Amino acid sequence: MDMTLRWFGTGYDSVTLEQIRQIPGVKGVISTLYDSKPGEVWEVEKIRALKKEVEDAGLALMGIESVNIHDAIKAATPERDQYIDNYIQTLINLGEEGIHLVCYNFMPVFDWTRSDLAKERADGSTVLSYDQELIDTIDPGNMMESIDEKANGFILPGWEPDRMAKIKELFQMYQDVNEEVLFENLKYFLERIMPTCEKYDIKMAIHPDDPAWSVFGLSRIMTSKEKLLRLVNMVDSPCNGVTLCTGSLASNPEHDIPDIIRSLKGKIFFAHVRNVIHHEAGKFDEAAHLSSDGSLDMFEIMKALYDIGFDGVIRPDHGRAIWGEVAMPGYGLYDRALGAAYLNGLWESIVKMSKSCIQTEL
Ligand code: CS2
Ligand code: MN
Repeated sequence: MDMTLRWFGTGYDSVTLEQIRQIPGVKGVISTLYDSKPGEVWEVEKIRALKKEVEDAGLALMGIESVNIHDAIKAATPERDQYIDNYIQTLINLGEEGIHLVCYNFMPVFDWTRSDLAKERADGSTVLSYDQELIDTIDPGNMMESIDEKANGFILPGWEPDRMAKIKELFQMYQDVNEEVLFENLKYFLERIMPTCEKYDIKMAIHPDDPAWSVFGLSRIMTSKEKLLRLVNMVDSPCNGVTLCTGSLASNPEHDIPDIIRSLKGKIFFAHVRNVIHHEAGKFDEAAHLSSDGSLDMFEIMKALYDIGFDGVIRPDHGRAIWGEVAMPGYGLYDRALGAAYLNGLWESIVKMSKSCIQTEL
């Protein structure tokens, strides 16, 4: 298991590589070319420069999150093949530079959605939170403004201002894209890119939809164990798999995360591990990583990953804003560093306990 932190790049992230390097047990980062627009070909020089910057800081570039997918591919407009060609060229360029993990999502229009980016908790920390009732009062055309207000001046991942400026056109584009059509479009995309992924051994790890249900009437398909299994079985390739994001999947309290992990044995290429607090249906807050702070049993989650032989890249996911830090919501240094240390601690004890059990049995 390789513990990493997500890093958005110099100029986009308040956290530095030097700070990340000092977190015990963190060996690398997951990054992206943050100024690239969905649909663009990523230039080799830029990928190389990113890799060099990370390596010069004593870390490894362990994957990309995300190479975002152009809406023409998700909605299957006549331009989709051109954009898939561009995506393939980006994969070739990444492969040539030794990148073997790409996280992506297939959500129409919006990436993750929240009703509040800085909900204050009793201890003064703030967290991202979701309340369906509040979301229902927002006109999706104004969603960007409401998100922007508490973004601390940062551009949020998946909320590119240029794309959001065309929100009405985007909604029109997806008018007839129901779940079945979206699955078909995803299949078409994967079938076209898999030969390149196999050639360069690039694992494509789809991120579950967050929250795990339809928002603003837009279809969402990566929302449950059954649908994740449908995805992995739909295109048979060693490079077709998932990002196991515990917080996204657990937005639905019915989901049994350790069970989902076990059912996806061999297909989890990347893990995002974080905790949430469930309230009534359609309402949840993010939390510190500790089991005691939220509704998820983080020991059972890490144990399930251990049991299926997970050996991929992992990262703490969104953290709280604490100790006065001003950062991109969810992506400050302090709480994610605490999260990494905690997850490493759980992992060490699981590994050692399993070994001592085997010895006792012998
Ligand atoms: C989010 C997403 O949950 C998360 O990790 O911050 O923005 C995620 O990075 C994308 O959906 C992956 O494409
Ligand atoms: Mn995630």
